[in-house]
Amino acid sequence: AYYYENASRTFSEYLLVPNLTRTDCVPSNVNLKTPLVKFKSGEKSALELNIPFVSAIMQSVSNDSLAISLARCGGLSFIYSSQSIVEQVEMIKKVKRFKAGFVVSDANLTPQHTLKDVIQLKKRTGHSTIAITEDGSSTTKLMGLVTTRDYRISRDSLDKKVSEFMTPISKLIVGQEGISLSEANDIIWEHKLNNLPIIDKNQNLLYFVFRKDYDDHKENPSESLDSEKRFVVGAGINTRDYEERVPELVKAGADILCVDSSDGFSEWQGKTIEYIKRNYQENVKVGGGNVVDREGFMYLVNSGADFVKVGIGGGSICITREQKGIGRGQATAVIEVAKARDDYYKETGIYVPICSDGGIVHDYHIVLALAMGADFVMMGRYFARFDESPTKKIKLGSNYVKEYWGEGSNRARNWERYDLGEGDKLHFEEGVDSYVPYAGRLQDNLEGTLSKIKSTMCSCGAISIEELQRTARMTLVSSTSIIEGGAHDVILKEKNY
Ligand code: MZP
Repeated sequence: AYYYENASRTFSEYLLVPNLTRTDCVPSNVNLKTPLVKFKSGEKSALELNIPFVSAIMQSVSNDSLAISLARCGGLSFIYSSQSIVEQVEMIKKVKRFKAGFVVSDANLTPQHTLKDVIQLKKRTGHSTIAITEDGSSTTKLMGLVTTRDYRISRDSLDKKVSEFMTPISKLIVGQEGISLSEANDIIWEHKLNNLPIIDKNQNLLYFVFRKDYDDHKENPSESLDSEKRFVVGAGINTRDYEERVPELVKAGADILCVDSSDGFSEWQGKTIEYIKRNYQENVKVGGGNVVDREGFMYLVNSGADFVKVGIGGGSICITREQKGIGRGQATAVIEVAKARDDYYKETGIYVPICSDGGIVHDYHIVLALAMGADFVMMGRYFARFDESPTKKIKLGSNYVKEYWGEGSNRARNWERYDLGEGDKLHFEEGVDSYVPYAGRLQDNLEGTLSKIKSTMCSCGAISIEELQRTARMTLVSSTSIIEGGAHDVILKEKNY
């Protein structure tokens, strides 16, 4: 057997050592744009993310509602593949129906809120009309209108500019207060009914959606948009039914695919990626993984992968290391694969982005992963905590939690992810079924995380991911200094002051 000389390490064993913070190193100058797919030296990646976040290919994480919210914030979701092709295609189509600024959230409304929430908000604020604008401010263009009983009164009170957006009325009776705003928009889109009001059983006008032509739309630089200014979305695939699944996903408009496997260093995965490149060349982008070393990275790159995902056994719900004794500390895996990626770039002039997948526990772990060479991170637990994830919110004791289960758990039964060519069922579990603390809206949480990332980068004297990768300095920490890193030797006061 071959023995690695050093122990493999994980994120919590490292700290960043500050570099000189220049006067231009201020959070508003930090640019988190990052490449998603391979590109040649001197060229630009055909797909880029505005923030280096993608959501995990998991039933309990990446459905259409999470994908819409994350794309709106500049990231990307990979819709999970452990569902039928028809169901997955439907989710992709739902995301692709959204054009930039189509459903907009203001006045604390998100696409997940229901018409009932709208009515309550109106009651609470006392406003008869709630305008929904592109970015939540009152100065940008009006995108939608939530109004009360009488359309004419509301209309009369609108200024001239706003009234230009309004077109003659016809009625769409929804009749259900429980319908969410995004579902309401779906219905409107489905029926090709633009600029129509939604009216309840009692003929009260509840919600009015405006869909502007995208040509008229002033681009919001933080949104993840591809062609036609629609939101970008990815899709997971497996190494079994790719000949049937891939064409349907491509037809539905998926912008990028990713082979979802717990162990990507396999000929099954090589064949899957080669099939896609043979049939679609550069028209379809596909990532591969997961790998944890140079050999695995090179195998997938030589098969044609557009990006490579790194990580085995570090996921919060993962018990692969306990069940199979397979894996590698996430930090060491990222560092080695990043080195292989840089060497490959020097030799060929082709840059293949890498994604650190799993094991992000603290926000600063994201900066560590980027500094170690990851171009973006994939997270499951992080996103599962939010309103937009597909799982139930439950009260456990005095706290709210959300359900979060692994793809290798009996609940998900995603045997294709663990398939070694002979199975058609999950023989043993590699994941658990769990709860995560409920954390509220994705956008609010993301803003907090991003401000921490930007602040850390400024301390490291870096205002871009590329600069961070080039200049970051890191140190291993002893277990005693890890204890020193938290509050210690003090009696903590209750936090509710
Ligand atoms: P985390 O963000 O929750 O720590 O990890 C999410 C990652 O764990 C996923 O992107 C995937 O690579 C991995 N995963 C998903 N299901 C399992 C499992 O059941 C798993 N073992 O390891």
